Order: sequence, then C-alpha cells, then structure tokens
Amino acid sequence: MEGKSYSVAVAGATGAVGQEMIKTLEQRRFPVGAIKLLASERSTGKELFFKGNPIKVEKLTKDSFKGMEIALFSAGAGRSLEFAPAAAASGAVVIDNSSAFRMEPDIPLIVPEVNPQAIAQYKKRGIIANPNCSTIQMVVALKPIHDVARIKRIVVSTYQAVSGTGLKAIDELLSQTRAILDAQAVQRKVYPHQIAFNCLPHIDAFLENGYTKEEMKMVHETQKIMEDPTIRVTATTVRVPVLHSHSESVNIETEKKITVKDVKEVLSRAPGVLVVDNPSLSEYPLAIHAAGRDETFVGRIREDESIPNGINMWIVSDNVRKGAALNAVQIAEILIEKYL
Ligand code: NAP
Ligand code: 3JN
Repeated sequence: MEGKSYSVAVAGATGAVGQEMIKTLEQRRFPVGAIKLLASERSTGKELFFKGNPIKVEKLTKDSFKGMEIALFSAGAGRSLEFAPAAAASGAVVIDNSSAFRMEPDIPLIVPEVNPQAIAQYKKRGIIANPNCSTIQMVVALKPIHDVARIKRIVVSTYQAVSGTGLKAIDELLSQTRAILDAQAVQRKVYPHQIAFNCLPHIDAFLENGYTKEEMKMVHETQKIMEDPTIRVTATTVRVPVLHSHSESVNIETEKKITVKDVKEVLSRAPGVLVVDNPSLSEYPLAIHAAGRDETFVGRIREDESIPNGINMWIVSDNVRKGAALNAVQIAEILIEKYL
C-alpha cells in the first residue's frame, strides 16, 4: 500500500548476512517504520546503525516479535527452528535464510526472478524460505534456459568464498594469509584445514552418500524452485580462498537443442542476469567484479562438444548479497507489494 511502512525485525543482525540485510534495506529504501535488531546474548547492547541512527541490539527471544510485521532471519538453522514459528505466531511474516524449512512442502522456497508466484503459499505457515546462495545464482541463470529448452541434467562445481561461512571465516582467511606471508605458523579454527592458498572440497557436513549437505542442498533446492523434480543435478562444492562472491562452473544438458547464440540472447533479457562474455578481451565474470553488485554474472558460454545438447558456462554472484540478503529483501518487496 502506498505510503505504508512496516516494522521489521532482523534476527542475526550482527552477522555477515544480517549486516548486509540492514544495508540492503537502506539502499533499496525499503519502507521500514520500526526496526528491531536481534542477536545472541553476546551482542546485547551493542550498537548498529540504520539510516545513520544507532540501534541497540537485543537478545533474540520468542517474545522479540510482538508488533513486528516482517522478520528476516539469519542466525543459523537451529535458531530458525526455535524462534521462527514463534515469530510467525506473533503475526510477522518470516523470511528465513537458513536451511531449516527450505524443503518443507508447505513452505515456499523463493528466488524472485524464478518463482515469485510461489510466495502466495506463505499464508499456510507464515514462513518463506530463502535458498542456499549457491542454488540462487545457479537458478537465476538457468531458469530462462529451462523455459526455452528444458534442462534435463546439471553438473555443477562451485568455488565458494569464505564470506559464505560468516565473519569468523573472513578473519581466518585474512589472518592465515598474513601469517604465511610473515613466515608464521597458521592458526586454524573455522575450517578443518588451512584455507589460505588452498581449496577445500568440503562445505557443510558429509552425508552417507559421499556428498556434502551443501551439495545435496543444490540438488533438492533446484528441483523445488524450478518446480521440476525430474531435473537431474550433481554438485561438487569447494571452498576457495576468495573473500566475496561464489563462482560456479555449470554444465547443462537440454532436451531441445539450444545454440550458444540463443543462450546469450535469452540471458541478455533475463532478470537479474548480466552476460559478460568477451574471451578475446579476457572479459568473463570475476568474483572481484561481482562483489557488492546485485546481478548474477554469466560468461564462458560455450557448447559442450562431448554431447549433442550441452552447454558450459561460468556463473558468478555476490553470495552474501544476491545469495542471501538481497534475495530476502526482494522477497519482502514482493510481499508488501502483493500481500501485506
Ligand atoms: P555469522 O557472520 O557467523 O553471524 C551469525 C549471526 O547469528 C550473528 O548475528 C550471531 O549473533 C547470530 N547468532 C548466533 N547464535 C545465536 C543465538 N544463540 N541467538 C541469537 N543469535 C545468534 O554468520 P552469517 O554468515 O551471517 O550466517 C548466519 C546464518 O545465515 C547461517 O547460519 C545460515 O543459516 C544463513 N546463511 C544463509 C546463506 C544462504 O546461502 N542463503 C548464506 C550464508 C548464511 P552474535 O553476533 O551475537 O553471535
Ligand atoms: O558456505 C556457504 O558458502 C554458504 C553457507 C550457507 C550456510 C551456512 C551455515 C548454515 C547455511 C545455508 O544457508 O544452507 C546454513 C544452514 O542454514 O544450514
């Protein structure tokens, strides 16, 4: 409704995603009437800023959401399981960044460029799930191709920035890098191995099938968001010593033949996508260029010459921004425009 403003709670406000959410609400001029910033007891009383005004962080409890209309959650899946139902029962619509509810059939899993119509299902439980960052950027680029050529199979390998693990992991990469350059011993707390000058084929916990949870999130979330359980997806997720933006090498096999020219044409019109693909000028998507940007960048688009209907591409996006905070705020924008 024009002129209306909304009370917004941010749970996990002191974290990498929470701070980006606050920044994104400001930058996109989301109509915030009142804002409540919530985190653990450790942060109680700490000051964060919204539109230049200091706001004291409060401890997240089940009573935090009285009078709140929208609750953005990024305090981990355990906190979402514990507090999101209470927030919804208080009347707030929850937009949850964790994996807690993503695969529940009566909770919509939303990427605004892909399946905005599914937001309507939020009325059942008062909760909308935000997908995993690696899934979001992949489906933003692939849905427009799926619509014209039907993707049968996806093979993806990710190169994920440490910011995906949170603020402590950013510190770990920087301090390990400094230690190595200063010929000092490397301290390790967040990752099971040194991350500086290294690649770890291990994100989230290993499962019995040999995949990690992060890999299986990409499989199941893609099928749910694309509303097509027949798409076959196999993923290898890798942590790399990059601060911001996840990169993905993606191979697709389509039912209908689609040429490289057509893929570029379709993606050049796709919402949220920017094609950067001039190999002769060494122009292709880069993590350092995507950092701080809203778009999902796609390049290195080429035919997979090993099969009849295959395409390879390189997809890069800011994981904390489009992969988490921006996607959540875009969902909130649709919510207030269409439903609240
Ligand atoms: P982070 O930088 O480590 O921040 C964690 C946040 O959670 C902090 O605000 C922290 O508060 C809060 N928190 C931790 N334990 C809490 C408790 N017991 N009660 C209340 N608040 C608590 O991590 P992050 O990168 O922002 O990620 C946070 C969560 O967002 C992740 O666990 C994940 O579920 C989700 N996430 C999703 C995506 C995605 O792909 N969509 C990407 C990254 C993260 P204190 O500062 O007080 O400790
Ligand atoms: O590692 C990354 O690059 C993305 C991390 C996402 C993440 C981190 C901790 C817990 C998630 C997620 O969004 O799936 C979770 C979780 O909620 O399970």
